[in-house]
Amino acid sequence: MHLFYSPFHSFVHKVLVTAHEAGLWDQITFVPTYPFKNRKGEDQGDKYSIAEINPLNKVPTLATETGQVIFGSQSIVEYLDNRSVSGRHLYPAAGEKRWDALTRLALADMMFETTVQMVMEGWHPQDQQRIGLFKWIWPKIMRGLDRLEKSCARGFDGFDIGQAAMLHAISYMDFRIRFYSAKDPLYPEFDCFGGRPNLKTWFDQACQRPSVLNHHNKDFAGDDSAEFCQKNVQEVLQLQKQHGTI
Ligand SMILES: N[C@@H](CCC(=O)N[C@@H](CS)C(=O)NCC(=O)O)C(=O)O
Repeated sequence: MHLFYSPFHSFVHKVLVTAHEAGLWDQITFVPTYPFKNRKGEDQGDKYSIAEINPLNKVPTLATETGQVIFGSQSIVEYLDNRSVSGRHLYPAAGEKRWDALTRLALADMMFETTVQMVMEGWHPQDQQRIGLFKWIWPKIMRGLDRLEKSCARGFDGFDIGQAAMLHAISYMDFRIRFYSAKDPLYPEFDCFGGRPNLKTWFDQACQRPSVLNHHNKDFAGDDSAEFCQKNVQEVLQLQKQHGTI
């Protein structure tokens, strides 16, 4: 399999966590893809475009051994979990626990995506930033964190896909300040753990899972050139021709 993704390991990637939990790590070729900026913060233009295989040109994007392309991180994690060879699964059986895990997955993913929106808004000069966007997003994130604090206080019955997404969203909040030096017009000193002790305890414990330690805060060591990315896009297109997939 080929996984096109942003190799910023200073936050936790739910797709990487799921791949590792499923025992599929060694079956994946990791293809660094920078839709915006590389690890040095340099704009990348279209050099890393994967539009030939994903019309949305977004990461993460997974291609299977037959060249079937799966995108939307929620589709990817479900696919990987289905192929689990470790015996571990992150999706509880149908019932309350499953709906709870899926709801936390949706909540955390939306918190992540809206945080990305704020980061991107912050790339505009300060006098051109839309303050309304921040005012619209922040209450959702605050209430979302409060809801997750309650979930953590109640505790979990094992590690699930909702928690993988929570790790992703929460760790990104810190990353946006450290990497992008995002200066938030409303909450410049925001600490998502402030007043949320259960969330903090859960986060610190979950970060000790091998599936997190495996990549978190470890620099990506392989090839992250645009040439490597494009070579792998071509490999996927070749697989599609070979297998008649789209
Ligand atoms: N809903 C998508 C969101 C993916 C997404 O927005 N990825 C961003 C990077 S964080 C991206 O590739 N953006 C490039 C673009 O929109 O052109 C998912 O969960 O996979």
